[in-house]
Amino acid sequence: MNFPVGNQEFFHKNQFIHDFRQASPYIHHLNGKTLVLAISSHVLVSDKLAALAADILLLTSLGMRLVIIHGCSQFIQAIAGRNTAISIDENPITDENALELVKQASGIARFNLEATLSMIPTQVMEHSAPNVRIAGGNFLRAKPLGVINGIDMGYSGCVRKVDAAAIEERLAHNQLVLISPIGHSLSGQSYRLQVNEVAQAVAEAIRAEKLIFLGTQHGLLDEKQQTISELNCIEIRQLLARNITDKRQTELLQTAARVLEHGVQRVHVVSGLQDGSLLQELFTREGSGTAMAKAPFMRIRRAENKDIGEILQLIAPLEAAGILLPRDSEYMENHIHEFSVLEQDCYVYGCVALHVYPKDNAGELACLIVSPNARARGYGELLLAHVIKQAQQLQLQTLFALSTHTGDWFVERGFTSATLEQLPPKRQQQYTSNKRQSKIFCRQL
Ligand code: 1C4
Repeated sequence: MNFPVGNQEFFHKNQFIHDFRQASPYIHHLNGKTLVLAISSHVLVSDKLAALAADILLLTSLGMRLVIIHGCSQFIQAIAGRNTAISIDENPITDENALELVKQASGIARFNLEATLSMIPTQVMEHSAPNVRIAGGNFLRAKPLGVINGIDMGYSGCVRKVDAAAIEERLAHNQLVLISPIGHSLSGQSYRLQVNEVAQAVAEAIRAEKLIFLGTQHGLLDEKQQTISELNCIEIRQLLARNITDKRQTELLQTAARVLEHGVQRVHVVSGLQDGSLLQELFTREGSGTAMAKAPFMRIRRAENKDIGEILQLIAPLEAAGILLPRDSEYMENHIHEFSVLEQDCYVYGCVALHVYPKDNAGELACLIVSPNARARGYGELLLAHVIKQAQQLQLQTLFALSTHTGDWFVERGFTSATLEQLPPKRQQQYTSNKRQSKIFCRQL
């Protein structure tokens, strides 16, 4: 859409206000939370690293506690020459020479990243530059992979233990923890580790809020090569069972399934090469890559006073259209205990209320709404099922709903038309006085 110059300015200003407001619940939610970032070496060697580092510094200044695990395969390739099959995918065996290369490459990757994170982002005034301290150390105890199918894997190892207490201590002192994919054994031998495995072990050990993979792709891809925006554990297992994803994607799905079962709340796969995609993933509803969670992202819970503002925003256009009854903040404060909300992350996407008429053994399903951008995905039906369950627990015999526009929806879900006389007397009075002539629907419980 083309806006005249004055209008464009107005549009950008409004867009900024909208975006900033949208981001604020996420910023609030992530304050004080621990995020583990696994950064691919493809990102570390790219010219996009400075922009990503600036965004990482922004996250720390917003109170997020960060642990970064860096890859190093591109640095190994650069030192060893393009023709050497040194990446773990191509050659899982690590001999003495390869281990030396891994140490050199890790050192370079680490120093480069430290240097970039020490830069003052151009948008920050020097006197207010965030002074991020980067901590390193022997956080990983490793053990050798040993001999697999008769092949000695040499200095390729796996994580034996993560020193979670030491990492926690650094984070508590506002330090950013930077971990290389190398671990040491009790006998003092170093082993090469896989970045995925290290990220998984660390995220689990410190019970991170999020594990974020920053690589070259925008996210995980479906069969049509489209980015999948959300997955829950059931969908992850279905994707794995269909065996349609490539090796890298399969590994990411397996890692996600595992860490989500072990206390990490979200796993994200985001492009580290697209300017701003990390911020977009963390602070917008749409995100930029793939977000994975244990349970379906939407949940229904009892409403609380803090939800009143969002509920009022959601119902305002439908009140204006005469579809819902008018309800103001005073009404909401007095009746919030009757409401349930449909929530994803920090946002309310729908609501419903159950008014109980105890003397009549009846309940009214009221103020049912699903946000326009979440409709026709079964959430309306979930809210209905939720209210039916609540009513059954209260041993009510009848559930009714009054509607001016949604009669068919209720009929298709087991309600039948009813008459005014079937309503509790108190509701009959309201019905007559508000003159809405709504249709009445009932369902026996
Ligand atoms: N009529 C028939 N079918 C409809 C429909 C309608 N008005 N709206 C959607 N559907 C169909 C869709 O086409 C879709 O069908 P398909 O494609 O699966 O064949 C199906 O329903 C989708 O079902 P779902 O389970 O995915 O439902 P959602 O889209 O998630 O949500 C709502 C369905 C009706 C909740 C949603 O469309 C919505 O929010 N609509 C606007 C608000 C609305 O109409 N709410 C119903 C209120 S009746 C009022 C009050 O204030 O208490 C008034 C009281 C009075 O005195 O008048 C209520 C209860 O709140 N009463």
